[in-house]
Amino acid sequence: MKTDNNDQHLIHLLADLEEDAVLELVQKRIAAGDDLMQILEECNEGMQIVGKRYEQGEYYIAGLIMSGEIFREVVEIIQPLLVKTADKKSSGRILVGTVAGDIHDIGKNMLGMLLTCYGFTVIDLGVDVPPAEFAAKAVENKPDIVGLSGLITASFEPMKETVSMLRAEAAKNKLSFPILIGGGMIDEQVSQYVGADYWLKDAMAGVRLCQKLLVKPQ
Ligand code: B12
Repeated sequence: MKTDNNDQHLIHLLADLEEDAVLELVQKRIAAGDDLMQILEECNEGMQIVGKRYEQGEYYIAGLIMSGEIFREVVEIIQPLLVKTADKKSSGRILVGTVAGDIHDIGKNMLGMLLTCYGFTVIDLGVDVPPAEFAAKAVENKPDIVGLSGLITASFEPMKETVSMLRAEAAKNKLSFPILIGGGMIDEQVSQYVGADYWLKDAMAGVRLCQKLLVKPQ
């Protein structure tokens, strides 16, 4: 029942903020047995178009908020189904949060949701998390991996501070965890500047990396 036309249809319905139609099509696609990750990825593509329309002045903040709400509703439908089907073999504790000065959380929530679906325990510190709080929570929870999210240019400096505090506290408390960063504007240059171990452009790549990093020798 899935066709390319159908894929484009979902992307554009989300981009056009057609809430009811998006949810109806998502339910139909699930009933038809479509791949759940594919459905999420198409919705993510729709979100990218919303971002572009905002940049071009076609949408205002209300449009951004609406798109976030639709995406959250789609996730609510899909998450329980993904939890049932995901491979639960991988496990580990992942501490995530959006760094100080930044309140964007849709991408971080998507990462957290996917990690949970794939059997990881996620400790989510929320948004606008000060570096000292990140470091204290790392000491308290002893995560296997830490993931920082940042969507705005102004979040790079706090991200750098967070990485450096995390490393200092880890050394003091004999902890060891790789630090991943992600978000729309993150690239190799930003990663080097903030001193992260890895940077990723999308949440699913983050899940795959966590699985790879936590493979225990047999
Ligand atoms: C929705 C949105 C908002 C919503 C946020 C709602 C929410 N609850 O998050 C609202 C309306 C609140 C908002 C506010 C603002 N926003 Co805004 N927003 C966006 C928008 C359109 C989409 C972001 C989004 O959710 N995308 C969908 C998700 C799924 O994608 P994502 O976050 O990139 O995450 C994916 C990956 O990056 C990755 N990922 C993310 N984090 C991590 C972490 C790890 C460890 C890993 C592995 C992966 C990973 O996984 C996700 C899925 O693959 C972007 C434009 C864009 N195209 O990105 C602008 C954008 C980020 N916003 C922008 C701006 C400027 C603002 C404001 C300053 C606007 C204002 N004047 O007030 C404020 C910020 C206030 C603050 N202090 O944070 C700019 C930033 C530009 C810059 N250079 O700094 C952008 C780029 C728009 C633009 N071009 O102007 N925004």
